[in-house]
Amino acid sequence: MKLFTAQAPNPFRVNAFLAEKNIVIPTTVINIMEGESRSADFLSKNTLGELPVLELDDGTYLCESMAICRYLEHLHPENPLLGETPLKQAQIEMWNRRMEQQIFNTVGAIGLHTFPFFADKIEQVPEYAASMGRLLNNKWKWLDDELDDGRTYICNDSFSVADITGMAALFVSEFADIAVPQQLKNVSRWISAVREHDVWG
Ligand SMILES: N[C@@H](CCC(=O)N[C@@H](CS)C(=O)NCC(=O)O)C(=O)O
Repeated sequence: MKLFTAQAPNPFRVNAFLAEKNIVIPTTVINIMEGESRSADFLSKNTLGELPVLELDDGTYLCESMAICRYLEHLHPENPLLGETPLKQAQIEMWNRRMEQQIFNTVGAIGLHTFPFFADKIEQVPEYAASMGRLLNNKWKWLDDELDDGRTYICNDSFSVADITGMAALFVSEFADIAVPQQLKNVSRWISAVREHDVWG
């Protein structure tokens, strides 16, 4: 088994998942900025030219960060990050999708529409990025209200993949210098809690 990864938010999700579970697998780092992810060799592993990709021993390539995490959780069920009971699994799935759709994708849209790297990949619309910036502040406020019950992590009181997806949003925010509103005390508490996890690479 080999993981193709990169210094980027979706690869970070799998890297953090592995680190939190203390799993070590051989890794190859692909340089996205230098176009390695768009080379013919890499496109033969993932036709979308995106990371992460997990290569299995039989030559199968598994793409999509959450699919890779789910597969790794089955192989290494200790310290479950996707939940053990049907209810816990469903709650973590619910919160992971919320963190992805409400926060991570909103920050990501700002990056997509502003980073020069994406200029030849999509039609960048600066006004859309500005509008996503305003929306993002509302999304963080929504999360702050949700966390007002005092819980430590996004889904109940145990660290899960939903926290990792939120951390990936922080990864983008830091990289792109997009501020997380400081006055949100519950979000700040959550950020302090996840910073304690030694998974930032
Ligand atoms: N839905 C995919 C998204 C993967 C993705 O967008 N990866 C980005 C890095 S965050 C990438 O590899 N981009 C390379 C490129 O655009 O050339 C997942 O969850 O893994």
